[in-house]
Amino acid sequence: MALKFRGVDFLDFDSLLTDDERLVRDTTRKFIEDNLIPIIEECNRAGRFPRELVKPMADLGFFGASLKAYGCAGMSNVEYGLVTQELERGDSGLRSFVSVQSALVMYPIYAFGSEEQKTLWLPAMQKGEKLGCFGLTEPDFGSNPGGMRTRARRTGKEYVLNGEKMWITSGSIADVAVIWAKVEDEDNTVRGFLVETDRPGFRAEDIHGKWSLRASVTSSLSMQDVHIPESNLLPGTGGLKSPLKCLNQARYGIAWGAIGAAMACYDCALQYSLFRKQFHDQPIASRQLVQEKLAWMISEITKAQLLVLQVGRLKDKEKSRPQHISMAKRNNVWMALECARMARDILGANGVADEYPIMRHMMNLESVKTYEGTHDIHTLIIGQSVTGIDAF
Ligand code: TGC
Ligand code: FAD
Repeated sequence: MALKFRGVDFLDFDSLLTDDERLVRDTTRKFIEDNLIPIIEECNRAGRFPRELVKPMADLGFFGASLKAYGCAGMSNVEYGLVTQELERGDSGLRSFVSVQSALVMYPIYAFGSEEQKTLWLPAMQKGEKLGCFGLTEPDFGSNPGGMRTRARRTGKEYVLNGEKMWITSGSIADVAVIWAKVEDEDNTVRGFLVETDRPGFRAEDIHGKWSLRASVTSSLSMQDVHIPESNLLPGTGGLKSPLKCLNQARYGIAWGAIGAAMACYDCALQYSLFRKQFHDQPIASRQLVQEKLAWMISEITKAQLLVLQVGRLKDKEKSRPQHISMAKRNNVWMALECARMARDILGANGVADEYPIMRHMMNLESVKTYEGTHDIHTLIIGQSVTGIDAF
């Protein structure tokens, strides 16, 4: 039975939002309801990215939404967060695509690029005419990207890149890859490069057999003597802090997005529990053990909303710290995964079927818990912040 999402707001969260913020949220919600919900289960089964949604999403200003120029929408951080919440209410894979395009490709071009790079890429990426990917993780370096082996060597007016990147969202559909590499002639400093994906020596291959984020493209990248002009270096990059600054943007969007997935699972379980009858012809919602699960979910969703709203308000005032974002990402993704597991339980056997969205969200959230810094890495980031001691 198809259950229509009704929104989740226990503590009058809406009253904390401006009219513009609510408008952005409702517009995105309608877009997802009309365009993604009818096709997402088919995409998930087939392992298909719904590429047909790229142009409509561009038209709504989703790409580079919080950037202030080059045709971008100039949304506040809270507005952008509400967009990612609604996208992930649909599917984490679609939110992932938007996060990568916006926070991990357009943002570094905007923050670290030359004027020529910005003019060349940002308007085309905002319109969805060009797609991007972000290559930081390698087969042997995930949580510890500082160990990366990818190298850039300077020869005359070019750089030559060699290395492997792994688990790269949108890798094989990207026109441009932001590649992080150590520059041999600069004491192995990490720097970012724009690599057009049709350059000789660049290869992207999809990773198959994923039980998570099936509606998102994930690839491995290989670079063998890829020559790029020196003008493809992102001039403002220097050191590991450059890619980590991009991750702050993306992790922030995930912290909102996870609430969307949790809301979808909670609302589905609530509606189901009210019509599903067991024992004495009574709905399962009338049972204390079921109510305990629903009460846990709505309490945690509400706390997560308040947490990420405060981080967003601080970010809008340029007062958020990376550790604030770590707390929101860590808490909200964990909370969403717990909600998905409880919601699945409430649906009994129906919970494992893709007639309902819960199992898909649960499987997606397993990746979300790992990427952009695992749950435990964010624990250590918070631990370092409060103790001053690095325990990585
Ligand atoms: P460490 O020595 O601590 O730091 C190196 C330099 O970076 C600075 N820094 C930051 N700057 C800005 N933002 C942050 N969040 C920062 N964290 C650290 C730091 O101050 C230092 O600066 P400086 O001036 O002293 O050089 O570095 P470390 O090697 O000990 O590692 C720290 C650690 C573990 C926190 C970091 O490496 C980390 O976050 N690891 C997790 C890796 C990760 O998140 N990878 C994500 C890959 S992209 C992805 O998953 C995309 S999924 C896409 C989708 O949504 O589909
Ligand atoms: P590892 O680093 O090997 O960690 C394995 C386990 O060890 C984890 O539980 C971890 O918490 C734990 N661990 C590691 N170090 C410590 C420590 N010091 N103390 C305690 N525990 C520790 N990367 C990109 O660059 N671009 C992308 O677009 C991208 N997209 C992705 C899409 C998907 C679907 C997935 C699954 C991943 C993607 N990633 C991407 C990669 C992602 O960022 C990494 O998977 C993540 O950073 C973790 O690295 P790892 O998988 O190598 O795990």
